[in-house]
Amino acid sequence: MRCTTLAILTASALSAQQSAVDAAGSYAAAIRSLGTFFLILLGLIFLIVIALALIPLTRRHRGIEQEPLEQTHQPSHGTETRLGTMVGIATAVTILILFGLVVASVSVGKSIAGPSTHANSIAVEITGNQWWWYVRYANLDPSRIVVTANELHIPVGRPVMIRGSSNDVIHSFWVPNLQGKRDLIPSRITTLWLQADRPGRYRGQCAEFCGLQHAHMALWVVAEPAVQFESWMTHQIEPSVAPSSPDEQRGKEVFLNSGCVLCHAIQGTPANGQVGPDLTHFASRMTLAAGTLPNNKGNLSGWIADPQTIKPGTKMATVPVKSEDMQPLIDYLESLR
Ligand code: HEC
Ligand SMILES: [Cu+2]
Repeated sequence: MRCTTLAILTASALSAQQSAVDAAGSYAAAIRSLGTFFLILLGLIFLIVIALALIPLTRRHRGIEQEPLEQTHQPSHGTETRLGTMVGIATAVTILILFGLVVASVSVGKSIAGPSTHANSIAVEITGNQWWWYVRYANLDPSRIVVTANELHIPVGRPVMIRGSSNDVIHSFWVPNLQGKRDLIPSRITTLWLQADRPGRYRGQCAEFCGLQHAHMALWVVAEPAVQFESWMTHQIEPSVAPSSPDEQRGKEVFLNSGCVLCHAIQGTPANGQVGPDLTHFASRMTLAAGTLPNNKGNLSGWIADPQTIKPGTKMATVPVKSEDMQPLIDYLESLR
């Protein structure tokens, strides 16, 4: 019975999309091994200490009445030295174990600090915002820079350097399947290496309380084989697609003639706002508002009509859109593959 429960728990942990136990790369695997080592060793010590503490309970009770207090509280000289030696040994063992744990921890810390060579690696800038993630793929060639949000695509088997910062308060970038946490601090750059060794979708989450919508500040990491990654990249470099129907054309005009352009950019159009997520390839993303909702037409119209109800406190303002303009606007945004 216990075995089945354990098996079920293990299986669900192993198939999880946001789980430090389900390591999808060597960095996360190293952290998991360290955690397992700590858990087993400290668990054993806990059991030993509890067992030792229980031993006196098994001793036969001698009865206080028969023995004067002075006598019970004055152990003989022999017992005292024996106790002293035992405490000494226990202290030495404790120090040795602590030292061993420090060594294990530091060596894992070193092994997850990054690859020995930066060849073959890619660099991505991630900037925390209340409450979404700005993502920018650096490139020496400015025409190959990609800007997106809340979704990070990485090639399987290649090290990825994350250069993190923040626009407002301290956030923490954490994708448990791939690596430990790293704080994103305003006006500072912190680095972190990710590597996925198998394709998959891994959920990340802000891990430092950053205000009202901290819990709705998620991001997805999509690890894909080289060919797929390259074609994603090639597509993201492109400007937005042109409207393919009169309806979408109308939606584009609605967007460009409303307050949306103050905060959002769509490459290939005059919209160049920098306050909110870049929408150039918005429809290619899985989620809306940093993992808050699946990205589809229904959720999108709800979001535009009333962002403050879906994500109270969000920095997106409610921009009045005429009811007859809503459908074209949604159609246009959902055409931005
Ligand atoms: C005051 C600035 C501001 C205005 C004006 C604004 N937005 Fe936003 N928008 C944001 C911010 C900030 C976010 C990120 C919100 C979050 O996830 O907490 C956002 C998120 C979005 C998203 C989700 C993007 C994603 O990838 O998750 C869409 C779509 C969007 N806005 C469309 C619009 C449209 C359409 C308009 C005009 C009707 C508009 N926005 C007006 C600031 C603004
Ligand atoms: Cu946060």
